[in-house]
Amino acid sequence: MTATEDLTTPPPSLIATVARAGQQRVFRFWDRLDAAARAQLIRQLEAVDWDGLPALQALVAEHRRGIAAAVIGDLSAATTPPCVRLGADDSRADAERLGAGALGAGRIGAVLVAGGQGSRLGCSGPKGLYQVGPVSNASLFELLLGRLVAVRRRYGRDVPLAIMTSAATDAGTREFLARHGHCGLDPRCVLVFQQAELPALEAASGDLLLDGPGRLATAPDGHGGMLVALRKCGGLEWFASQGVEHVATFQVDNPLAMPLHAEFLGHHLRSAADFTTQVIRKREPGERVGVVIRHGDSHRVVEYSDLPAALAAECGPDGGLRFHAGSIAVHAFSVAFLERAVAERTALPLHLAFKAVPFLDAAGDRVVPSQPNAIKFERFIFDIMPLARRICVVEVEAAAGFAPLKNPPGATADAPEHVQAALVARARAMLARAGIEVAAGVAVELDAATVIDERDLAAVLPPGTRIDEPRLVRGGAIR
Ligand code: UD2
Repeated sequence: MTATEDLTTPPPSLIATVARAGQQRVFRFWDRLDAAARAQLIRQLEAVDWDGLPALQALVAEHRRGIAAAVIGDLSAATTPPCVRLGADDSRADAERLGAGALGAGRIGAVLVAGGQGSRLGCSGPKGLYQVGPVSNASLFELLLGRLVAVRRRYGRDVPLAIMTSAATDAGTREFLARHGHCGLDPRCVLVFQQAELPALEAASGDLLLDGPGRLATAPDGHGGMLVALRKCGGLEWFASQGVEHVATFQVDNPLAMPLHAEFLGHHLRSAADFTTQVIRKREPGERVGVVIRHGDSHRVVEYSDLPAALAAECGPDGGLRFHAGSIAVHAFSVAFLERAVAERTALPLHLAFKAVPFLDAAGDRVVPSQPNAIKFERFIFDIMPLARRICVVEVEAAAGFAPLKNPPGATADAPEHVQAALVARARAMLARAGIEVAAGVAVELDAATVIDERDLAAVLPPGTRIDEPRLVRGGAIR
């Protein structure tokens, strides 16, 4: 159907499907819609999984009755799995060699999840456009994609990158990439693919909601949607056709993320893991990161919102937190495992979020509720962990690899100023290791596209150099 085709009534088969589901209200404002809006509503309704709707409604009903949808089960026997510490394990040199070899051989790809709506941050467009470089004012996309440029520079091979967008972020992301020369990446090595949407349902009734006269209220189906979306767009074949055997995944909101760290990838390869995940040692019980737990032979991530406060605060025998392996959403997967997980994707549970979702009332007036009124559904990629035959957990220092941008300026945590401070602190620490002094209070930033570690600094800044003014530090050729 084209946007200009005139539709006097919706297609009869669609009317019948919608009526069977008891959702005729979605056509309530049909008469007010022009041809393009009618076509758009029909496209949206045709994309709804009508057979799956009763299962979503059953979850909403359970939520109403107060039954926790994410059943975390009995964690009394659960433990924190052993973690390999990045940079501190006896095997680190071996691991680094292996990881570097795989990067140099083009066996590594990457997936950046950038479909979230950035609602907490309060930004309207894709979060990746948010400018947070403390000296450069570079956007998240430039900081993150720049690191792939640095990897190409060091290892001599492109890292094919798939970027997952959603309905809300797709156009803005594509436009940004085109305007910014794909942030220095070869456009042939960048695949932008869009995740699916799931309808938001009214909590009181389980009904679909209209967000506009001709628009259903929907939300992206969570980063777990990457499995189906990658399969649909041919992404797994795209990776395989370029010789990629493993992919590292990371989130658009963490400019410190180290998905392509050679030693991290090397631990993944050494342990022949299906699924390797980076964790930080949780700094306080309320830190908003899931925790990796082991239950018998099985591993999984329990999301922070599902972990009861008492368990989150419980101490282990060493006096530290019992569940301390905080998941920062940087993972490495073998492509073969992802293919297997795609086949078993129905195992991924739906997680419910009770949210304030704007809707049209019976009179057609848009209501912006101040309290949650609707349920949104998401799948999480880490829920494929129990399907993995081998897991490897790698602990990284938060100061080196984790500073998420979640909240607007002025918030107490995870705000732009915290992220900038973390970028500056990381730069100062690296410069100090390279023997470079930075005057107190001076902001320094590492150029993402040329600096991976202190080896990139030696050629441009000899030990003993002093930096007195804010500076974006570019790396030189490694000697
Ligand atoms: C996520 C993790 C949490 C921890 C934390 C670290 C989940 C469920 N929780 O929490 O355990 O690792 O990050 O910062 O992942 N996204 C999509 N499509 C979607 C939804 C999200 O691409 O449908 C992306 C989004 O753009 C972002 C990332 O996934 O890059 C995380 O989403 P979030 O900010 O909603 O997750 P958060 O902070 O609750």
